[in-house]
Amino acid sequence: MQTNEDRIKELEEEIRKTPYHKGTEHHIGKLKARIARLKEEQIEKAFKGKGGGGGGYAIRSTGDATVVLVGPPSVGKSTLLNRLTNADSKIGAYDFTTLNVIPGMLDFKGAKIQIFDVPGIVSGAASGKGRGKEVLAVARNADLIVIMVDIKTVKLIPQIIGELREAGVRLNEKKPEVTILKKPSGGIKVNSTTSLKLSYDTIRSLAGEFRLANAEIIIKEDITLDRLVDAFIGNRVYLPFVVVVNKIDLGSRGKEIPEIEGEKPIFISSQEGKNLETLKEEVWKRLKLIRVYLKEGENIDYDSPLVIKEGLSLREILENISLRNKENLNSAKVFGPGAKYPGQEVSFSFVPLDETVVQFVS
Ligand SMILES: Nc1nc2c(ncn2[C@@H]2O[C@H](COP(=O)(O)OP(=O)(O)OP(=O)(O)O)[C@@H](O)[C@H]2O)c(=O)[nH]1
Ligand SMILES: [Mg+2]
Repeated sequence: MQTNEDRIKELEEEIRKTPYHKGTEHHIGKLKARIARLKEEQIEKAFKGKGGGGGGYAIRSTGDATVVLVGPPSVGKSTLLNRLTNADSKIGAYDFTTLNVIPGMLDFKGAKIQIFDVPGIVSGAASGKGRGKEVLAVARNADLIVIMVDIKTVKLIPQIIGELREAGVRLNEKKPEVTILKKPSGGIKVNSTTSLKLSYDTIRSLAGEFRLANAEIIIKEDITLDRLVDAFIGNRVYLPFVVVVNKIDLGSRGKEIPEIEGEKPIFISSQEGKNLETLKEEVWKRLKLIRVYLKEGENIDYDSPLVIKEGLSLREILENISLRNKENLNSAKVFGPGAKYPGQEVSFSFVPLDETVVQFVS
């Protein structure tokens, strides 16, 4: 019997042989949709739902954010975890020393950043090699992926990115600006706020492949076929990442590697503790966390800041914290970064910056 994998190979071959132009676009669209759906069936078997994560590993995320170290075996993931956190993950001079998910907590700028050390992955991980599926399921639940290699395995970076992609992880990519509203009747309607290079026929036949007969599809970007397929599939995760090259104490090989998808790799030595501060700063930057200090009376709590996602308004922040007499608060005074002058009065739509001091007033 033909397996999903054989079928995928056939369809991929057909795409390769078909020249891409206006006349073939909707045919290629269909083929891509079929591939995506077949892959999805495989992924679903491996990753039962996104929530809870783990896919076999019972892990729980705590803290302000979660980071996962993904890379080939023996590059020093466990050594790095032990350096950055209180964890004691087993280190070995042989492959697959780590067999489970080992959590550690990094205290940084008043935030608690959970780091997961996981088994190394090899090519074919997404389709089940080693502990690949389980590792990638953990990665899907992270806020940031650290792709970790050492100076001898730099050439494996594209493979790791490929495995993550197969597992539905999109790195440094924006979520497609597509909304799909299912309707009881009326066929497929496409509304776009910008001109589209894809034709209506292509979009409609793609919708058909995803068993959508009646829907309004609102598209707010000049979308590509691949991104539209992702939008229809709906369960992709869009994550930031950073590439780390370890063991620079062994030489400078690999230092010439260029940017990867616009990101400069960070060169470290976990063993000798080199460049770990730079790495922490990068992790912080890419998690897009900020610290907000609350002021009550004359007292500013610099020791335990609120650690929140950048871009939230005071209203959204208030919704998520417990504060005495919250209902009675109606404006705020701000000091420091983001304030035009110390004590500026602002409404709850104010968006604080890193280290803004906020005093809620009733
Ligand atoms: N020279 C050097 N060796 C390192 C460094 N970091 C780790 N190692 C060594 O590399 C080997 C593998 O380290 P681990 O931390 O176990 O690597 P891992 O990536 O967790 O490996 P798996 O769990 O098998 O996937 C050990 O012998 C470490 O002592 C480093 O910065 N420099
Ligand atoms: Mg390990």
